[in-house]
Amino acid sequence: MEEKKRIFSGMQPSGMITLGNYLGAMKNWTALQNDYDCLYCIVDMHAITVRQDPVKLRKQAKDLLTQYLAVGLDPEKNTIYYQSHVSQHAELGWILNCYTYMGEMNRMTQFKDKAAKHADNINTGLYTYPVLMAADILLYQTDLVPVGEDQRQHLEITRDIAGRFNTIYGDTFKIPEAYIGKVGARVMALQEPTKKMSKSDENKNNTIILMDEPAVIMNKIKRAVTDSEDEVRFSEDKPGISNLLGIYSACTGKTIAEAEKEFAGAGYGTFKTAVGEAVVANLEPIQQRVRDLEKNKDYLDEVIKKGAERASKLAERTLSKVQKRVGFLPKVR
Ligand code: AQP
Repeated sequence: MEEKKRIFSGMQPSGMITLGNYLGAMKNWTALQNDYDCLYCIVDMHAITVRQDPVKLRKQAKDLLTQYLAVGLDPEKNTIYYQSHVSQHAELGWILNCYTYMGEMNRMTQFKDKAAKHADNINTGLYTYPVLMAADILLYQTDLVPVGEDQRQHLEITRDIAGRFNTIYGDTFKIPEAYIGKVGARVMALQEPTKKMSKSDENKNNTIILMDEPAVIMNKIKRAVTDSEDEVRFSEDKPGISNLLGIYSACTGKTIAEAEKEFAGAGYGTFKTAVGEAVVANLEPIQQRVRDLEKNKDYLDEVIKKGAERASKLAERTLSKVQKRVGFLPKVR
């Protein structure tokens, strides 16, 4: 039997998970779990590149695991774990730092964006974030990485670092490729539909949180910024309505054209109600599963433990090879 290709992906527990994270990433992950060998990491080490409140970070990390499971990721089929529980990420990250150039990091647009947003805390972790991400991916001899446009540059640098290391020391890392699958919807902020919906957004009306109550969801969508026309049509000059059409399409499986037809002449009020209902229909069952899972602490602990063990075992194979290649002495056991 042909071996399944390996996929690595992760999410930061840097806030409460949004509809954007769900429709853009998590919902698609569940479709991959039967055909690929998937690792889904909760990248808490990346999250601290921006200042986090430790109490909130712990809660968000806990919630994210429950939500991974509640959306349908099966811990028997996938390796689900916390990055900070697998120390090989940090160890390989350090080694790869020594094979990455300042010039390469200086070109990273996400660093420039985040540094501008957090001008009071431009730490070197934020700067070398892509190297840790390279370690995340390369540790597992990953074949494919599902990436959005904003992560493409990071995958390129991962490939460059891996290629450089392989040239110096011989074949060590698999060179990962971008996974081009069904494109996840890019969900925009409800009040500012030209910027993406983000879990760290301070304006709570910009985001729909996975755990928002149905009435809250309906209300946020009703208040979403649109335009002065009353025509449900996808167009660059109608970012608000286009965003809602994208959400509706991702939640119902209908195409944008089908949705436009469905709401031709209906007006924004009717359309917004339908979008809200479609979102609620997607999120309500997930919320129920979250509530059920939260009651089962022993099960969650078991998932956390098994995930870390499995990831660690895989990661150690690559790390020990790398340590040997760069000239570290083996541990005396
Ligand atoms: N608005 C979005 N639409 C579609 N997909 C999105 N993703 C994030 N926002 C949207 C996808 O979710 C995954 C989460 O990646 P991450 O946790 O590394 O952080 P991010 O991309 O920076 O997400 P946020 O929510 O914007 O977090 P903060 O506010 O902390 O920076 C990725 O697969 C991403 O593409």
